[in-house]
Amino acid sequence: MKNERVINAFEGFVVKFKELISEYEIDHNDYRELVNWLDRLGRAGEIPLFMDVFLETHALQEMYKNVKGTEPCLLGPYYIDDQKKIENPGVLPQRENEPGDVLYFSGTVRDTEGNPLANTKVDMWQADTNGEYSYFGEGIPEGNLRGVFYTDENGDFEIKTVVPGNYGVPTDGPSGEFLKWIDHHEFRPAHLHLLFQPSNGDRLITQVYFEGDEYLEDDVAQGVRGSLITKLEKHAGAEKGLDNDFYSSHLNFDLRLQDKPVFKKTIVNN
Ligand code: MBD
Ligand code: FE
Repeated sequence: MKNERVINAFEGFVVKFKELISEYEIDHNDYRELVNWLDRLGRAGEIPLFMDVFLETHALQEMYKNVKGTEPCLLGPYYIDDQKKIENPGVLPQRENEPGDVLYFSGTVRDTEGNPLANTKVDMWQADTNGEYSYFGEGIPEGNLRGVFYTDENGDFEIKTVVPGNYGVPTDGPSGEFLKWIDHHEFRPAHLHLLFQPSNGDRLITQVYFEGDEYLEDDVAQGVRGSLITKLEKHAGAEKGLDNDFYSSHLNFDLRLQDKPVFKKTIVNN
C-alpha cells in the first residue's frame, strides 16, 4: 500500500545522501565497498547490532530532545518479550550459583508531577557478570537475568540480581571491521535495561549505569546519560544474611503520561 511518509522520508534521504557524496568525495568504488560491507553485515546477522550500537542513540536524542521526565535510552538488540513474571520484591531469574556480586536494584516509578505509579508493568533484562545476554551468549539458560514485574502500591520495586559486566560488541565480524576503521574499542559500560509500560501512558525504555565504570565516558554506543548513572553502595553480607558483601543502587523513574506524541506527524501531500 502506498505510504506518503516513506515517499517523503526517502526524498529527504536522497537530498542528504547527495550532499554527503559531494562533501566526502565518495566515489563509485567507495559505494561498491559500502554495498559489499552491508551485504556481509546482513549475512552475519549483525544489522540490529550495528544499528543499535551506532545509530539508535542519535535517533533517540533527536526524538526526545525536550522531553520531561526520565530520559529514554537504548533498547538495544537483546530485548526479548514475554519473559518470566516475578514477584516484587523479588529475584531476577538466574542460575543456582550465578557468578558476580549480588545487587539489590530498587526504583520508584512516578509520573512527571511526582505522583507514584502503582501496578506499572516493568520488564528488566541485563548481561551477566561476563557481559553476556541469555538467548545470545553461549551456555546461558533461556530467560536468565530477564523478568517482568509490577510496581507496588507506592510505585516502588526492589529486585535482587547480580552486578552486570561490561558488554563487548563482537569483534570478529563486519561490526568489528567497522570498529577498526573508526579506531574505537568495542565496550559498553555495565548497564541494566528497563522497559516501563504504564496502563495509561507512554512507555519508557531506558537503561541504568553505575558510577565509576571505566566506559562511562566513551561508551561505544554513546548511550550514557548523566541522569541515568546510579551509585553502587557496598554492604556487609551480614545485613541480609549473605556470605559475601553485596551492593545496592536506586533510581527514580518519572514517566510521561500525557498521550502527546513527541513529533506532530505532519504528512505533506504534494
Ligand atoms: C547492548 O547490550 C546494548 O544495550 C546496546 C544498546 C547495543 C548493543 C549491546
Ligand atoms: Fe545492553
